Amino acid sequence: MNGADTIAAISTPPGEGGIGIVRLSGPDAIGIASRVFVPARGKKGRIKSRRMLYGLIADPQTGEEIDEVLLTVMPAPRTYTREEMAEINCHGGSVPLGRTLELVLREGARLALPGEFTKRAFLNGRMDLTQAEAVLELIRAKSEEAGRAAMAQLKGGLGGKIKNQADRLAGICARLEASIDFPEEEIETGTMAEFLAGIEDIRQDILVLARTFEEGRLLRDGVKTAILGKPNVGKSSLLNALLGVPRAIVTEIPGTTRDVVSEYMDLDGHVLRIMDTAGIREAADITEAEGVRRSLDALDDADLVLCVLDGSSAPNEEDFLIIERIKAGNKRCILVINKTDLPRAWSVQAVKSWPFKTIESAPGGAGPHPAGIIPVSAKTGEGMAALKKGMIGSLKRKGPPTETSPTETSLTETNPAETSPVVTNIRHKSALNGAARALERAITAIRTGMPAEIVSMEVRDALHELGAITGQVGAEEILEKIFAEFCIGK
Ligand SMILES: Nc1nc2c(ncn2[C@@H]2O[C@H](COP(=O)(O)OP(=O)(O)OP(=O)(O)O)[C@@H](O)[C@H]2O)c(=O)[nH]1
Ligand SMILES: [Mg+2]
Repeated sequence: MNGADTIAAISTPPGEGGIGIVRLSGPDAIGIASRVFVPARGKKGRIKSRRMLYGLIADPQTGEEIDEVLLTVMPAPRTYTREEMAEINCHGGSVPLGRTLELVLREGARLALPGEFTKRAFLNGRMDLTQAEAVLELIRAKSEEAGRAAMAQLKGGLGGKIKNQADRLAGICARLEASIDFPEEEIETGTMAEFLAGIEDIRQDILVLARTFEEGRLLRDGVKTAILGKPNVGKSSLLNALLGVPRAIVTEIPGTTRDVVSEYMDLDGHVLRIMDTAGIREAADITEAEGVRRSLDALDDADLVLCVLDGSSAPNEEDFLIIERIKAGNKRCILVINKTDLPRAWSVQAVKSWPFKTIESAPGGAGPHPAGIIPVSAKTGEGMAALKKGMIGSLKRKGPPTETSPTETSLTETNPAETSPVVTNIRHKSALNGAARALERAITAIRTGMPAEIVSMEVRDALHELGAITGQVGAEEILEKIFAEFCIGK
């Protein structure tokens, strides 16, 4: 068992709440708990495990009663950390929690480092590293979809898949190395071809997994959605209408928004990071110029663009220039014609003849408006439901906005019953790519008739990369970095 000492922390967030939990893990967790806990019934010091016991926390030196609590003790090894654990449900305030923590520290516990409970769970073999990381992703999930992906990883879906590939590869490696150790059993050409096919197959599977990262990134960080358009078309009003709160400043003066205003929003289980930007035009001053520059950065960064036009005044060069830029960036785009509550100055049918192709067919494209064009009024809310529907449709559509962009992917419709593992973590992605590169080198080595030693060296490199993902091989620095991101008490 790892961790000879007993750690303690407040596991609930700071602030006031109904309850707050002080958690202990380690060889003396139950001992410490029983020294500070006075059961309402029965004798002090005798605690039944895996029952919630009602009682008081009292200072064993002075007898002062600190809080009224529920205590649970769990003997090793069937616990989160696989060590002895105790959880004290205090009242959720800084004084009862702080004083209870102080008391258990005085009784011999040490304050836990961030993520140390989960780190112990990993070190004690309860979970692999991908599962430990999934705990953090679940805590941080900003949408149901992100939560689902984290849960799939937490249950070991990703780690299992990677271990599976590593096992296949280790099998090949063992056979390769047997031939090095026993040169008289020279590898037949047929066997080498078999290794080649096996390695190629594994490399393909690893690449497929690595490619799910883009999808995973969208799940975890949200789909970056930029609201773009010339000044005064109603971009900030649109952001506010989408969020349902007046987040951005709206005035009738063109050039109001100077900086990118970004907010998270949950759209049907997908998390979106919506960015309201400064209106794009020839800037009047340096502040505005910087704002415009940031708008263009937001465009570069965006997964989805809402290009806003004013339906009450005819579009001009400024609008066309922005559309050209969106087109050049090859971005998914929905054209939003705002201010439908005012008299129309131009027909949306005219858009059909405009020179851009990025605007894709939105669901309902067969309706009264050309595909991908959604008229709304940010002021009255008219059309907002259709816009949200169009945005969801655009997220769910697979593949690039045009055939020419091989890099773009989109969120796929996930069936919770059969969620296949998705790579959401950049560390995993770069290790998978590292493994694929090593296998590529192994393949070249076989094809060019290199000795088995060289091939096995590359295969071992790939195995090392895969092992680092699940934590089967790994340096202490990697672990430290990963667990430092956790909150204290998890
Ligand atoms: N009638 C009507 N007015 C709107 C609508 N949306 C926005 N406006 C008005 O248009 C003006 C500009 O709105 P903003 O939301 O500040 O426009 P913006 O595109 O963010 O402007 P900049 O930040 O300057 O680029 C304000 O006076 C809004 O009240 C709408 O749907 N209908
Ligand atoms: Mg604005």
